[in-house]
Amino acid sequence: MQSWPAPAVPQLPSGERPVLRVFDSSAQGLVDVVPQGGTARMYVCGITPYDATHLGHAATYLAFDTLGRVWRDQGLEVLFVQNVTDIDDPLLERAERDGEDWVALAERETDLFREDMTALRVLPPDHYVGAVEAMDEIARLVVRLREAGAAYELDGDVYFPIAVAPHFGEVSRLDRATMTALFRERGGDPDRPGKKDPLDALLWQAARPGEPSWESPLGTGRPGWHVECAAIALGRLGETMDVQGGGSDLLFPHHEHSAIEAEAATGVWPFARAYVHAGMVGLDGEKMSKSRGNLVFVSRLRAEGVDPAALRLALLADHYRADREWTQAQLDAGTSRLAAWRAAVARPAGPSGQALLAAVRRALSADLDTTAALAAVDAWAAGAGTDTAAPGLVRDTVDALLGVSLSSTDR
Ligand code: 5CA
Ligand code: ZN
Repeated sequence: MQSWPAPAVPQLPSGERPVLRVFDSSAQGLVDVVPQGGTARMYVCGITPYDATHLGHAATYLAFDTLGRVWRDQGLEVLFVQNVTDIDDPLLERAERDGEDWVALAERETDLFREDMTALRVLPPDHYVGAVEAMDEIARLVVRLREAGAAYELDGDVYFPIAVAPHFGEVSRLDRATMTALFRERGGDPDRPGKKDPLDALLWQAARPGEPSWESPLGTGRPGWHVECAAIALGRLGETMDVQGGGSDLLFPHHEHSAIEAEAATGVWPFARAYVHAGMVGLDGEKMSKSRGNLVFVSRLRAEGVDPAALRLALLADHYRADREWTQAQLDAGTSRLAAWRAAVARPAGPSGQALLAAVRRALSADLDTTAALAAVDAWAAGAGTDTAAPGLVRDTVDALLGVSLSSTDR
């Protein structure tokens, strides 16, 4: 699939760059992220395009954009892959509800997502891959699992038996009761009779009347959700990656299953050296979700004239792992912060730019602490000083590491 255009990223001067530490759900604590061989590999789960990008999605993609920016600043190449779940039950259900063609719906919402990501200056993935275009690859992975004895059939459908996975449970670290509840809530079928284990997940679903399906050695059908991400990641990042990312609602079963399915095919563990999860953004006390209908869309705010840079600052003001509520006050704070920063870099001089750069690098390397990074820039903007190079350096720092352009020409 087409990705979206990349914004320019200014090169920052060298200087101390602390080792990046992030919270790894599997380790249940902070881990050092030290990519090997000069290339950092990251997979971030993409959208299911049946509705527009809401602020929860945006916050999650901004968290991983920040991570990618820190890596780039460390001089690493970043190999970044993202999928689009352009065939799945929720998409078909929405298309059916609205009497719309599911392909047209997915294309329209994916286009809108690209526009939103472009407006927010999110760096695009190197490979942006739809499930439909990866259909053969996904089917091949299921065949490989079957050949490895890591698949069984149930009435024409194909399941992954968790019994073959020595590391099952090591991504989410949840107890069985919690797993079962989440599995049921998030697209799984723990109660289907005939499964070897209630938590076994679908690898391939045989064609259902009236639903789209694809020919494959497994019969005509379509893939399960977890194997989609396992296949797309394995095909482009290799057997392991540095970071697999997504919102915390993907911790189980999605990331647990993607990882054990990949391992069953490759024999390599871990699938990701760190599993990083962003908190959920809610509105009025509830997780923002398409099914709840309590959504604030990026595109709607843009249409209302909200500066995407202000929105970006509003979303980066809280720590990415915190579950949080969206309020108008946050957007207002982002708007005034942006104005203050733009005024501050327009001054002929200010406090030390090098010190500010070091402070932002320090903050972001400590589990992407954007709250502290923003506070450091606030302090710089509020202070006075004689460093004439500072306004330019601060502008570059904010652009390269926080993805916000303070230049009047770029707006
Ligand atoms: N296509 C799958 C992943 S393979 C999917 O979960 N799509 S999604 O459109 O539902 O979500 C896209 C991304 O946004 C996921 O990383 C998800 O965890 C994240 N996300 C969804 N809702 C929220 C929310 N309310 N707050 C923060 N992140 C969210
Ligand atoms: Zn995924």
